[in-house]
Amino acid sequence: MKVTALAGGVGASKLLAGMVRALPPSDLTIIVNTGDDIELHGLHISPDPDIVTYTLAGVVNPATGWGLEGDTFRALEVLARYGREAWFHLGDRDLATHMHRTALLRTGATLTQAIDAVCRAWGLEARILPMCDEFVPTILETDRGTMHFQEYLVKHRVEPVVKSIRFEGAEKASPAAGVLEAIAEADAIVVCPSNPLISIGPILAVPGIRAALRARRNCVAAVSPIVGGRSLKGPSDIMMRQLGYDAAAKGVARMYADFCGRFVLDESDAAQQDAIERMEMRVLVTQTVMCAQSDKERLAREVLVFATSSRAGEAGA
Ligand code: FO1
Repeated sequence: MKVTALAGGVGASKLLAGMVRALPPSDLTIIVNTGDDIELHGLHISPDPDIVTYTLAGVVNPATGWGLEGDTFRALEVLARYGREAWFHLGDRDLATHMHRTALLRTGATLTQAIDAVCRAWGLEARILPMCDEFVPTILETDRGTMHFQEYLVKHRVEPVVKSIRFEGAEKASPAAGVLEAIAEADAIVVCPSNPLISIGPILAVPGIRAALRARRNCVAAVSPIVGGRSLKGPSDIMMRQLGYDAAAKGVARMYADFCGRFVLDESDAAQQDAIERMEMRVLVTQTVMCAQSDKERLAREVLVFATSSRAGEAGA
């Protein structure tokens, strides 16, 4: 069974860690958000692909969900001494990844090739694809001015009020090599429990991706990143409220309804099942909060069975 996942960073990685135990990892293609990418200290930082890579390689810092386990921050101390901004915590060993990626990009590699080189070096069998090769940073208009998403999240700790979001240059970007094929050829497409606005949103903003998903609607299953009106990870709920969306699982379902035929809802939100079914989505109600490794694997298996199950007389799309 070929599975394609759409993913952001930490929230998605938990489910993906279960996926690689639920199916042969070489059958999994992960299309990752690169709107979080930022250039710092002359280096191309690509947080979400790195988070997914480190998680699947079993080397991620378990306390934060990003960076390498046991990393130190001595280089950052020296950068701060030089007067450089040190709000984004780049670990000493993590810096090697950013240096390698940046060197590859400078010598003509695409982002797809650079990410693949990092994945292979960590021994991953799953394929990680960026949504596009172009630099498409997520920029927020806030009550404290215009800023990159990482400045909002890390430097300003989600304090500014978000007024609008844009993915700069997305309209001129193209899906990375293999992205449209991975969507067209998958038996199941899983939208991971990631922020719909700034993790899945940038992927959908790359021309052609949303249309490709619409063509596979019956095979697309999304796992809600909002449980009990609160995001499992990160500022999804806060951003959704500030931008006028319904900060509930059914609010996420509404954002995905045109391209997603199946929705996975947490047991605590079971009362929203009817509202989501009225959007012509099939609903699976289960425990979606993943703590132990066994939770991740169980949820991954349930999602895959749900995504590939068909009702009598239903076309496989
Ligand atoms: N998140 C933070 O909250 N603080 C940090 O200092 C930070 C550093 C960092 C370095 C490398 C990396 O790959 C990720 C890092 N993250 C950090 C996570 C990142 O900002 C976000 O979690 C993702 O972009 C959201 O998916």
